Amino acid sequence: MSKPDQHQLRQYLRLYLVMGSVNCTQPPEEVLTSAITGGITLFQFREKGVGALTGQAYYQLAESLQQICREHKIPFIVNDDIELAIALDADGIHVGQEDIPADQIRARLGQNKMIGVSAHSVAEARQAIQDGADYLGIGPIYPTTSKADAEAVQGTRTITALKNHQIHIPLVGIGGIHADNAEPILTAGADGIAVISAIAGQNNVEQATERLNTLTKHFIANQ
Ligand code: TZP
Ligand code: MG
Repeated sequence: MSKPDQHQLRQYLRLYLVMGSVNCTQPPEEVLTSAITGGITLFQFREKGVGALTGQAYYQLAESLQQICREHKIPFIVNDDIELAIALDADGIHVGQEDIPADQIRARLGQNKMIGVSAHSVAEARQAIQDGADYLGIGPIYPTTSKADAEAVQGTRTITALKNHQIHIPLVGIGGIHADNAEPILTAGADGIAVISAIAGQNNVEQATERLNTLTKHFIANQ
């Protein structure tokens, strides 16, 4: 898949599933397949936390989730691991402030891959954009139990601040987002929502995804 233009990237960010095996109560391949049926628009492989797979099992899970994404034309993004992203020819990578800067990633991955960067302030956003980020992840918007080292909860204030500073790069909110609290994030100007537990942690993954799909689609259609 070639790199989307900015308009297409905003559409991909609408309903972004971030997930690894530790986030799933059912086999990850089943969770991802149900989430795709329910309407996710982008996927990030994030195999982190207590009990995360390593070595061969890590690589094989990444490969099998990427295959499912390919079959359904959902872009496959790798969290942090540039070597994995290169080995799999992933569609992109997402990095945090503590990871390799976007300019160094760009130098290795080339122009044809998406680079997402987590940013928590206008200064971090400006730096990421200067380094060549294609989109920014902003969070945690709400309290989350899915990331042990999450920064302070910020609500929608960073999204609003970025808009007030004329920063118009594609944005996705993350952290504690579910169907009943998603709308303020879109109202503040994000292109979409990124979730772990609101999809991967649900008993009925397809139904939970459909609800978020309908809500985000409806919001964007009525903008
Ligand atoms: N980055 C900021 S919050 C977070 C990440 C990866 C975790 C989001 O998980 P959940 O379950 O949607 O709160
Ligand atoms: Mg990271």
